Amino acid sequence: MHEAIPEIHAAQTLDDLQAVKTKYVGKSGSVTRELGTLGTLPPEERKARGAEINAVRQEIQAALDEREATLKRAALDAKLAGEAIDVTLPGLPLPAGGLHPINRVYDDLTAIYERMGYTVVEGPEVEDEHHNFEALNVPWYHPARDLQDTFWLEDGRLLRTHTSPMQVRYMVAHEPPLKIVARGKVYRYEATDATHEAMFHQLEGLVVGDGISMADLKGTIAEMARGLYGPSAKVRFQPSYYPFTEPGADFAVYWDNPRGESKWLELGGCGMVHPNVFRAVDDLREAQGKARVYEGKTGFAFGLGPERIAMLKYKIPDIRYFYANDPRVIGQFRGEL
Ligand code: FA5
Repeated sequence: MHEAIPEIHAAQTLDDLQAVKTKYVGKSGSVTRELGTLGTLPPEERKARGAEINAVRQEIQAALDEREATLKRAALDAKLAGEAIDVTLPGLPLPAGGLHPINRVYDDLTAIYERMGYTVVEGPEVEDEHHNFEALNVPWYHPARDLQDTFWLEDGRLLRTHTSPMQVRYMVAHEPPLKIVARGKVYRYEATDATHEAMFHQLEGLVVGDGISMADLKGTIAEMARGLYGPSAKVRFQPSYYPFTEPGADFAVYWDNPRGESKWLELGGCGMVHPNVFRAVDDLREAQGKARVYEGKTGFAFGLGPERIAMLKYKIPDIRYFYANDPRVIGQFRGEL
């Protein structure tokens, strides 16, 4: 066997094989060179030697052809195997989305209020000064404006600092009696920390009719607390001041759980609708050719931040995690609806 044969068998790639071919039977390969030396032999030896070398050449060429066919087949098999689709394999799971924790809390809250017969509404985040402040009894010189530092737009409008302008919008459009909750984003130009964001959410409630009292307000907040935290939930009211309520209060619910993390959770503000708000609503209605129907009515309103509820419920220590879109945080809520 010629020494080229084991080298041909050992070639693992077509490139290896080409190298062996060049080495022996290429233009300046060793076997080709030997053929070139035939002319130097005496004529009687040439024929026999020529036949010998040709036989070797043929042996090498046959081995090269065979090895090339084998390597080509192996390469094709590998390519096909790589591209094969096994339709019997189980499918790959698609990454599922999930509701943002704030939307879950919103859903819990609106379910509670819908059970009590409330209509759920939404309104614009870009507001005008009149709906956000003036009509809510907060004139430009009022110090309460400093409590809600405002993002102003160049056209004089603003990003609403609370959902209370929805009280005004809804009353201008609808006659009493009414029961609504308004939900959505609000914005304040303030430094952020673990419990304060520049963009957050509120849920606003408004009930207007005849003879609505503070007792109705307290009962409603208590019902919400029981809906959130079960039959033993407690609520606490403390006098507070909002220009659009009289009287006004802040409320807290007792967040009770078996792991012993119970505490009072300051949730929001509330109060009886200030008569000046009803007057401002009637003025807006009148300007639109509608009847003045709010003066003399009574009602209550409240506004709360769902972030506070979600932070406790889902053990999120910093409000800023909600909106940083860090997959390590929001990924925990994937696939759960
Ligand atoms: C108001 O915004 C009133 N409009 C609420 C109201 C409505 C009172 C109707 C009376 C009648 P306040 O600024 O306190 O009030 O905000 C209400 C709630 O929003 C707070 O209790 C808190 O839960 C939440 N909140 C306020 N500022 C922030 C903030 N920067 N980040 C996160 N949550 C906030």
